[in-house]
Amino acid sequence: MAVKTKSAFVAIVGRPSCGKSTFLNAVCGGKVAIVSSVPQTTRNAIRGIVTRDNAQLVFVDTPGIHDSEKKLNQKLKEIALEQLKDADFILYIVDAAREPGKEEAYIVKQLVQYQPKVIAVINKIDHSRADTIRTRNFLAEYIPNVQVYEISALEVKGVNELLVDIMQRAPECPLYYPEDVYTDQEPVFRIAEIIREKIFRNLREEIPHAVFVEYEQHHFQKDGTLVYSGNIVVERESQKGIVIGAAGKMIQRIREESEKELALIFPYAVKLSLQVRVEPNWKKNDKILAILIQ
Ligand SMILES: Nc1nc2c(ncn2[C@@H]2O[C@H](COP(=O)(O)OP(=O)(O)OP(=O)(O)O)[C@@H](O)[C@H]2O)c(=O)[nH]1
Ligand SMILES: [Mg+2]
Repeated sequence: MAVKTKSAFVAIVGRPSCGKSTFLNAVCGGKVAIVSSVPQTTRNAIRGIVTRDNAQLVFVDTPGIHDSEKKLNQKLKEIALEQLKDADFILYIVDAAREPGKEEAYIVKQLVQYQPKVIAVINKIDHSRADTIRTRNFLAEYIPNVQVYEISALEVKGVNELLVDIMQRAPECPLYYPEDVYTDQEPVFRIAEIIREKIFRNLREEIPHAVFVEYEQHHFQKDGTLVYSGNIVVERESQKGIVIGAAGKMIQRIREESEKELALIFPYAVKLSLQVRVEPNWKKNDKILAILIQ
């Protein structure tokens, strides 16, 4: 007799920097999505897959929802909201360390229509400024009767209970992915993301959102090393100098930190060849945004 399996799609949504990607990495037990303290780090719907005991959850991390007229923000918001309709569950992550305010109210209003499948997850309960009562009061006012969990994605506390609970509630259905797959991201996408994370982390003040990583080509050397060539694209000439740094030190650091982390992710070494290119106003360029944000 065929084994009965359960599977579900779980969208992870919330305001920028509430900890969605940290949560995804915590449930997957490894790095699937990049993380930084800069809001709107995530620019794509990123899948992380957890399979155990004949149950599979396909988590979909999304860009933080920020209501703004800017083209880039609009695109990011679209990507996030698109995931809601088809998801079996929606994990609405709320940052306990921040006053909910208008931005949070805007997001929760998008979710009310999906209420039966929304689960509220209060994150950052480890934070010195966490105020879970304030967050619970906010939820009670805007989305009454929603089920609420409290977790620390950073310290991986409360995460397993939530995972087990969703798995139990998942509908009976075949597995979407083979059991050993934990993400569906292409290697060249993951490489570009890791490079972008290192840029965000090293230059969080100087290059806020002006950067993307453009894939050029890759090949495998005889010894199995993957050689990746790409461009770090910025908006202005002055930013190019910042990314390169004095005597090329900054771009060298970005490359070395990325290569070190990529060595942990892939079963082969990755060598990066990075150039910096200026593309004025790329954030308003529909063609570039269409390639970048999907
Ligand atoms: N103290 C604490 N910090 C956390 C926790 N979860 C995430 N963070 C921090 O919050 C910041 C943002 O985390 P991300 O996981 O990138 O947040 P995100 O919601 O994916 O952000 P965007 O992709 O920009 O929307 C990082 O500095 C994380 O280390 C937590 O449980 N506790
Ligand atoms: Mg993120």
